[in-house]
Amino acid sequence: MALLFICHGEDPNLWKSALHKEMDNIDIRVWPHSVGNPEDIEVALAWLPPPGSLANFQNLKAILSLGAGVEHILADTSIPAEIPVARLIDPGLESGMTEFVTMEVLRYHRYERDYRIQQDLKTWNLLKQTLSRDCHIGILGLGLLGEACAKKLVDFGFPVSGWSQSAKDIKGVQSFSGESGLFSVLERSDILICLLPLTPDTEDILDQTTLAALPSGAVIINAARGRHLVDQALIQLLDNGHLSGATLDVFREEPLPPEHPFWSHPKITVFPHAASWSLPSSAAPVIAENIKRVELGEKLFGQVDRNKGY
Ligand code: NDP
Ligand code: OXD
Repeated sequence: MALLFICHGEDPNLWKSALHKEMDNIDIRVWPHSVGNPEDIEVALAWLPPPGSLANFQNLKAILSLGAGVEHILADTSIPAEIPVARLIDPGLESGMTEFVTMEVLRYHRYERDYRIQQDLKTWNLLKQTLSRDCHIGILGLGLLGEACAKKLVDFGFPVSGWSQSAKDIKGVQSFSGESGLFSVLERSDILICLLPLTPDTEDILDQTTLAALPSGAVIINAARGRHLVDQALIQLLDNGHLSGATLDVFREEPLPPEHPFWSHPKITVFPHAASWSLPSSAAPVIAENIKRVELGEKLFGQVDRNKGY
């Protein structure tokens, strides 16, 4: 069997050497220059594959996403629906996201941004410290990443609520589901974190109505997908003072175009989709395990439910 590496922006050599450490015999072909005979390809490792590029591999048995998100694969209608798709479940991705979310929550909670502004003005002014137990965190999406972040924030003493499709039992986390549950989370969230997958049900979920339901002065952290957020609604609610800040790691168009108002908005912190990356050293063992499952005809680890879209 041959694996097709079709990953936008990734160095194939790094992935090849990490995968060869796990499976010394694996035949890795790189799209588009060294594909060889398309009939040899049985598994694709994909990140942002150009639409249509996976349609002509007639022996393709599985597609493994190089990231946790799979919307970039599911959106391609040229891929036969019976080909199983797996999202990446990677301990490195989980720890990276936990670090990123914790960093941003603590930055807001401890007024880091305000102190930097004061430093620019050479102002020595102590801002009133508050207790973590008085800062309520809401997390939309309590999957692999949302749950890991929730647990870390509970350890810091923050009250945490989460919203997911099915109810969860996570120590210290209040679990909500459904539309009324969404608003219960929003209404209490001083800091709202989005870690949902992008699906038809979650697209545009952070709009004028939901953002306005947050308490006055709330901040949002979107580390999921740009299409969860209605850009204009965020700008309006920041400008009218209802929201006090936003950390955005993901955007409708990436790279974020230079003319986009997010770049220069004083209340927005922009990251270049850097919250958490799939790194070869931690992801290769998981990918190798899934390749073995394809060989054995077994269900994939992290296999996506196409009906749910994640
Ligand atoms: P999971 O599939 O493990 O978790 C998704 C969570 O969202 C689950 O709790 C699920 O509920 C919930 N959910 C899905 N749809 C709905 C809905 N309609 N209503 C309520 N809850 C819903 O995903 P991960 O945690 O692994 O990843 C989440 C997302 O994070 C990825 O899809 C990706 O977009 C983004 N990401 C961003 C990165 C970055 O660098 N910025 C890096 C990695 C991921 P239930 O548990 O009940 O199924
Ligand atoms: C992912 C991502 O989905 O990096 O893993 O965004």
